[in-house]
Amino acid sequence: MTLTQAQLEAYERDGYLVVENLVSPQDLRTLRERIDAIQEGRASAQTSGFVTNFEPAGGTAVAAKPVLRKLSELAVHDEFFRSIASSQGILDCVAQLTGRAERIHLYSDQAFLKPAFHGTEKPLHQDNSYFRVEPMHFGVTCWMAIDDATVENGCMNYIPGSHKLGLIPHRAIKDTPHLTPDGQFGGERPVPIPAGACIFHHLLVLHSSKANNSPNSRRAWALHYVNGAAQCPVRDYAQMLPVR
Ligand SMILES: O=C(O)CCC(=O)C(=O)O
Repeated sequence: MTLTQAQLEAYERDGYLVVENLVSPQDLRTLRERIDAIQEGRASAQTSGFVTNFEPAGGTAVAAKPVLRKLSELAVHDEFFRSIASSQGILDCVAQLTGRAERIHLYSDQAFLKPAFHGTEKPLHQDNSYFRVEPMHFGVTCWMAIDDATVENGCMNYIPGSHKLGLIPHRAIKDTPHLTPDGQFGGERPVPIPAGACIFHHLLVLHSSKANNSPNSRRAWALHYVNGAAQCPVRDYAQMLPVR
């Protein structure tokens, strides 16, 4: 697929771009079934090789047992997830947004599950405070909505144009795995999207998501890509999945 000039300009201006219908209804059904099976205990994340993270105890509601927050490394370990991460529509967007069509690698991937009543916030950050990709526009995140992402269930929020601020120093938030910049940054805008749509975002755009206190789950799969000309000092290319 080819992004229009207007879409490329919107990404350049805002640091993010919504592209709808990038996942087929059948693939969306399978994505949900596969993740449902893990969340409901009918399949084992560990046996599949996926990495798990749990919501902190005493989150937004009291849970009877640990609540899964995140699953990572889905595409490395599973052919179905790999086929979605390598799908032509997504890679065409990645190629156009990072400026190179060949040697695209999946840097890492993580499904943020934000469960109904239990999903906690993801504080404001720039992805490159974790990834350290250089030059920074040689990487892009594709944030794929598996459920409808709404203001109520914790959709993504972006500060349009904040990718032009450069890399802002981040500090670790005590007792959490999160990094966030000091200071006040106004202008955060919620970006609700339907299931099957993706938001492509620049590794420097400031973004966050709020807690999910609603009865609806908000699952999304974040796919972080780099083109093969990027320097990646904190992750070796051998650890990444070549996808094109
Ligand atoms: O899905 C979320 O709530 C946060 C995702 C995120 O921060 C990212 O994909 O970079």
